[in-house]
Amino acid sequence: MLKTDPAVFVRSAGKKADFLWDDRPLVVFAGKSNVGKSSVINCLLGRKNLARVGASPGKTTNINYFLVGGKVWFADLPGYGYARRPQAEIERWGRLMEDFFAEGERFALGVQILDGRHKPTELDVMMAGLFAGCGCPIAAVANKWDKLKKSEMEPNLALIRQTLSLADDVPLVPFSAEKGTGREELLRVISARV
Ligand SMILES: Nc1nc2c(ncn2[C@@H]2O[C@H](COP(=O)(O)OP(=O)(O)O)[C@@H](O)[C@H]2O)c(=O)[nH]1
Ligand SMILES: [Mg+2]
Repeated sequence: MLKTDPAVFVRSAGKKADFLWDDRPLVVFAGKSNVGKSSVINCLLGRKNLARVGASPGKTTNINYFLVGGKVWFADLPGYGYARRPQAEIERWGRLMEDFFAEGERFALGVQILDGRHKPTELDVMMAGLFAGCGCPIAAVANKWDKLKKSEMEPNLALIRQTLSLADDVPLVPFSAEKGTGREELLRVISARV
């Protein structure tokens, strides 16, 4: 199982020249603004606020790199889909993602974080397509699972799998960053790929 200690923030990359590539595997986390991406990363790493929770959306169009256990990189991609983001910022996001996913064959795993309560958005579908297009293994996370009624759980998992066209062998992990639900399962999925 992946050793999550120590976990350190190393770099915030706003352009291609700042990307970090070395021999260590890179796990890439994507998701819309406010889906709980930073919270999921903190939960996995057993840290309160290493990846900053609630950092104002629109001000963080950077890729944040964390070195985990000295052995694995986690990259926290800038969120998308925030309604009041200026056009220039959206364009910057697009260019950054284009440069980053051009290197997608180097990703050890893409982790697509979804809001477990809702049907994935068009941008979620686009993002999952970017991962699929670079041929890297993918895992999906249905976060905020603590907010679902029991009767919603199975149908929502099916809807997420169907909307994102996830193959049967792509793990879809119900997760609550708040309660720690799914932490072990997601760590196992990551550990199998790094
Ligand atoms: N109830 C609940 N709230 C969550 C969960 N994950 C994140 N949140 C909340 O959602 C908000 C956005 O979280 P953040 O990690 O900053 O999202 P990011 O923009 O995707 O990085 C914060 O108020 C979190 O406390 C979860 O699993 N359950
Ligand atoms: Mg965040």
